[in-house]
Amino acid sequence: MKRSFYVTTPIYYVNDLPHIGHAYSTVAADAFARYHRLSGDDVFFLTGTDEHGQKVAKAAAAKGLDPQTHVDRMVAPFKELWQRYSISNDDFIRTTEDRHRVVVQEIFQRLFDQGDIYKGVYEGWYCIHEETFWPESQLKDKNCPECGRPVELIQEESYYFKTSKYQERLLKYIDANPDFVRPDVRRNEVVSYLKSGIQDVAISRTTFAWGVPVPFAEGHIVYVWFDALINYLTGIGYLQDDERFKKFWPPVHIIGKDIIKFHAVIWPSMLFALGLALPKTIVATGFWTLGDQKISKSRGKVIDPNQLADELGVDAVRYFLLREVPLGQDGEFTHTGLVRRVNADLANDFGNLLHRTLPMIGRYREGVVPLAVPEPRKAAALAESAAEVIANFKADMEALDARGALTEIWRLLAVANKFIDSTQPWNLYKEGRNDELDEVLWGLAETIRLVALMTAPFMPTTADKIFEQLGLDAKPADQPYEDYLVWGKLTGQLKSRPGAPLFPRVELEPEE
Ligand code: ME8
Repeated sequence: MKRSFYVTTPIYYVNDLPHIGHAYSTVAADAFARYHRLSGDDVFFLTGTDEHGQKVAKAAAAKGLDPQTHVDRMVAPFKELWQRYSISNDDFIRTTEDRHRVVVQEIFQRLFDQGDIYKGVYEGWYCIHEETFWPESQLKDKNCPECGRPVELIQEESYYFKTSKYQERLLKYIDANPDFVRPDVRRNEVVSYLKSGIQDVAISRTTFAWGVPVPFAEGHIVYVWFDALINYLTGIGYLQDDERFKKFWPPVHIIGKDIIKFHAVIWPSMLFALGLALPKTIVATGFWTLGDQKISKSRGKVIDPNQLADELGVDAVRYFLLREVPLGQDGEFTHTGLVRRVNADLANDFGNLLHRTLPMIGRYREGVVPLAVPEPRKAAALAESAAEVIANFKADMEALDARGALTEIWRLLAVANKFIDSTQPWNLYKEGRNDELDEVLWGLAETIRLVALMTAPFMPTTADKIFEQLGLDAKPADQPYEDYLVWGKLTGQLKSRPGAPLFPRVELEPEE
């Protein structure tokens, strides 16, 4: 039976342009989506934009635009960036779309009808930047405890969702499903938050109008987070396409650690109330920081993913983001760190294997990759390493450990580069040891093919180019792992087509 894999990114606020932090969660989700497609699974990959709320309304007002015009303009740079970054999302959801509004309203009505939503008055603090209500006791130096910005005092009639009703059930669920929230540090944070006793959350606003109207209460709009979380349901056809919904629910959520409570406390409570299965897992990534500060446009510290792609190429940036730090940890983003890693891993390790092997096939075999060797002797150790790496690579990707998977691939690259040094194909050629030379060259080409297949989820364009250079006419994306990620499949006599270096070395600026 085919497995289903439904993966999501956060939907990003369109108050400003996308930055490298947004690219990070999107590239991570893309790599997992691509891996699962290659594994033969049915995949649905959703991303999109979060377009309501006070923060977006404020950004529109600052430009003198009505909110709808603003969001219609701001969605373009996100879509363009994802296209440029080879993001293979199956759908793109905008919370201002009709298909979403009707689902939000129906859910609001249903939870009200069944007694999970009730009317009250909210008196307390609100951080517009985080779009979060804060009780006075949680403020830090009278500011938002999350971002440190000033908060505003609000008092307004509000509908509440009975999050507290689901507290015990959620604690039990997390206890029974240790992988529900990853990594451990985030699960512990959620558990202690739940144990401290959670309050019901206000889920409607009356003091501004940019949101989904509450269906039965004039003047109320749905709180932006209640609205936004529902995108994960709308995007997969909830209440609109039963077949698709049944096939793909529940999802795997990739989010940043900043929004863990919304995803691991409020969202599961909403799903309990709706009688739906909870997400398979919620992976909270760490932050990229610049001089210890979170990268974010509103702090004036930004890294433009388009500029990085201009300089280094999309695949190099994708690789760096997923290789540099384990998914749950923070990482300091430096240009030097990025360039060093690209030079060491891509130009040296990866580039060397490719740009030593193909010219040797050119020189010694007129560019024709030798035929497969039925029982490799010289390449036996290489075959063994490859089999081991393939198994570990798959296990890591199944566990959503992108860095682990990449580290495995690089282990194989190291073995293959050493194999060239130890077998010295140039001497085999000189001494006329043709069978051995064929075996060595074939073994190297086979390793390159396997590496291309395994790197395809991370560096799709590069993987295509490697197949092209090896003389393979197929695309890696069309070669399912079950049939092709196996040592010995490179059988035909291929005419290789060496091309330009895939990863030119990047010079560091003198002051770096
Ligand atoms: O929170 N490092 O949207 P948002 C790593 N609309 N990742 C980062 C990052 C950084 N410095 N900065 C941002 C929202 N991110 C809501 C989400 S979901 C139903 C609604 C990534 O535009 C990270 O994944 O503020 C974070 O969770 C997300 O962008 C927040 O994007």
